Amino acid sequence: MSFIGKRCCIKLLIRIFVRITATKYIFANMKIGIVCYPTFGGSGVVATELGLALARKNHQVHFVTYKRPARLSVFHENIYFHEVTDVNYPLFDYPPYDTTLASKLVDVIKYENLDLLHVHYAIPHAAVAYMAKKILLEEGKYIPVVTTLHGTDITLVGNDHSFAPVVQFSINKSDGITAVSQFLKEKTEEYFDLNKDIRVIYNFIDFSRFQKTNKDHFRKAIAPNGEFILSHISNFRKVKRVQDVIKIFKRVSAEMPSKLLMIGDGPERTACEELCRSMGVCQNIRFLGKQDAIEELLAITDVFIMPSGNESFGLAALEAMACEVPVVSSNIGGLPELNFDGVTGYLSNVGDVQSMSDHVLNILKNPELLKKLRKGAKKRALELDIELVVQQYEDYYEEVLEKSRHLTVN
Ligand code: GMT
Repeated sequence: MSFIGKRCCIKLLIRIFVRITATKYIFANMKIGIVCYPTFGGSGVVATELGLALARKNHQVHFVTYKRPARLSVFHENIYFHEVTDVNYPLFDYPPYDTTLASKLVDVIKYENLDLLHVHYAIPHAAVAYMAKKILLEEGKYIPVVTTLHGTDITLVGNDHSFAPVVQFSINKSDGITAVSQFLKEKTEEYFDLNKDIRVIYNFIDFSRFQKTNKDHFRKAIAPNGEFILSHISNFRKVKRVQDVIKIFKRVSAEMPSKLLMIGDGPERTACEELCRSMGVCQNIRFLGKQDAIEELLAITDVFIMPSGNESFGLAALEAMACEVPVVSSNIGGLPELNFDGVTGYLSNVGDVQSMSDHVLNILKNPELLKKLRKGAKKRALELDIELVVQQYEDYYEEVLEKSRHLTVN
């Protein structure tokens, strides 16, 4: 080969090397373990959607839970699911889930060679993660742990100190801590003596699923005479104050022809149905139970009602807003960080059924206002687009990995 030929060959090899290195850097993917409650609850939804989004971005994601997460219904080449199986032994009145989860985590982290573990909901996941981390350290592997606080894992502890020492210890031992609102960050700092900063990363929304679509045939089926449609979605726990929704609806429907969709199920549903019967408004209310395609129900909704007694963020309200539905909510917790008064909906004090009814009526009576709030709701939701927020998690993982490169557990 001539001298010029050799030089060209070397140049080409250098170019290929640079390209490969750059590609590796740009697509540097992580192997991430995710622990969550696999139910329909907000924390499980956030964890699952985050895992799916990370997998789409070429990271390898390993879910470790006692059941396949509700929203993990599709196959993806980068998603793995490791089930923590139940141990039934007559001695155990309470199955030792913490121990089986920790053992499973050690196994998965070691054999899949994970880079980072992200646990959602502090109780018991942050403590279990710490135990797994200590076991692995004995074997020479350091696994950084990120704990995301979702709400009741902290606010519950504020009321019930039986969890406090373990929660405080295990959050402090996490390599990174995130909270789903500024409110939750401040509450956590108020309740606990923390030695680390908490990063606020809001809940997010996937616009490929949640957006306003034309579902006129649904609307006609639910509201055949052109009535307005109000909706509420929750797990019908006490904290959601579902009876307030019925009380609000009674006032609203007395003035404006309307229908109410009660979506979800939980401990307060029976009491709620009894209230609707005793108030004589059942003929205009549909209790739909748990639903998968909630975006289709939100597509025909005019106003979403969330009167919660506590809400660290309010993911269901964000889902409504993405579908251009204004939200009338309480002003508790992180809700004012999501729902802007007079812009995306309205805020009232917890339990102020009169004020919430007035807000709904005001919206229904003013088509221009409804239009303006619909736009405002969508605009706010766009700020929490999954693409933007998942990037915040990725950046945070990078920071945590970078910092923990030189750390050991003490
Ligand atoms: O709202 C629930 O009852 C479910 C709960 C959960 O932990 O699964 O949701 C919490 O986490 C969501 C996701 O971060 C938040 O959007 C909810 O506001 C929060 N719920 C409460 O704070 C009551």
